[in-house]
Amino acid sequence: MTTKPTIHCLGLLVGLGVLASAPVAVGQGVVPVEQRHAFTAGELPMLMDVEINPFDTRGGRYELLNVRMDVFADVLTNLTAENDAAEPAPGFAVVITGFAAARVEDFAAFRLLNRMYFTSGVEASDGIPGSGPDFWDFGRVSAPTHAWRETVAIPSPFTGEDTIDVMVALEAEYHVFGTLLGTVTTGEDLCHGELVVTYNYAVVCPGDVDGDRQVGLTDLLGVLAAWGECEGCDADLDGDGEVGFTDLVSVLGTWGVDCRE
Ligand SMILES: [Ca+2]
Ligand SMILES: [Ca+2]
Ligand SMILES: [Ca+2]
Repeated sequence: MTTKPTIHCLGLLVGLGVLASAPVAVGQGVVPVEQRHAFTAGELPMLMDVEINPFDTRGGRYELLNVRMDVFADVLTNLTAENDAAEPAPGFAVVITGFAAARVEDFAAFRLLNRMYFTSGVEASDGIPGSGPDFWDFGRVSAPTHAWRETVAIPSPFTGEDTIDVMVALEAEYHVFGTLLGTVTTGEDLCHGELVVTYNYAVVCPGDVDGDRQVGLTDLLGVLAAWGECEGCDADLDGDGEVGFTDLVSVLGTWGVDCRE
């Protein structure tokens, strides 16, 4: 078996963008809020810093419980392989190995990439590169992978004022399998995916708008005064970008609660 990693992605980093950042669910238990960052590259190994926002405690009203990082990645290429040995190769295949990873300080998500593309067998080398019964064109192939990790303790790198650099890495190599001698070619490589960072938090004192750790008249007045679209306001208790019925219900539903003990 001959190993011949041949990745020739065209061009360098093509693009990186933030797709969305919004609360996913609402409730008085654990609430997840997601940040999604798409990445695209034309060269492997891919190594890039993706900037994410730290968790917003909203002045101590939200408590971060844990963090989950997911990397969904895919590597696509036009794949061919050829048997260069004098013997036929009935089990001729191509193995794709590599990994996807994301890391912030000592918190990392990591997943090995391991995918196999089989053939129904090829003949002994005919001495003519790029064609013949010893040659296999797999077409456009894909090697998707999903790495993820969830913290169990309070994740200090994710709180604070500064944006956070997540290092995202992606690597793939192609090897022939089932022969002593072979050649792999790849073309028009594309590496792309998405980093998803999820902050799971709890509302420290649900219904408390003014932050005095009690729920009462001032909180009700706070909701009524800020009624309507209101991004990031204290009265937007469920964090959906507007002060409305659900926020009112949250105050009324926790009326008289004292969270100071
Ligand atoms: Ca040939
Ligand atoms: Ca209050
Ligand atoms: Ca709201």
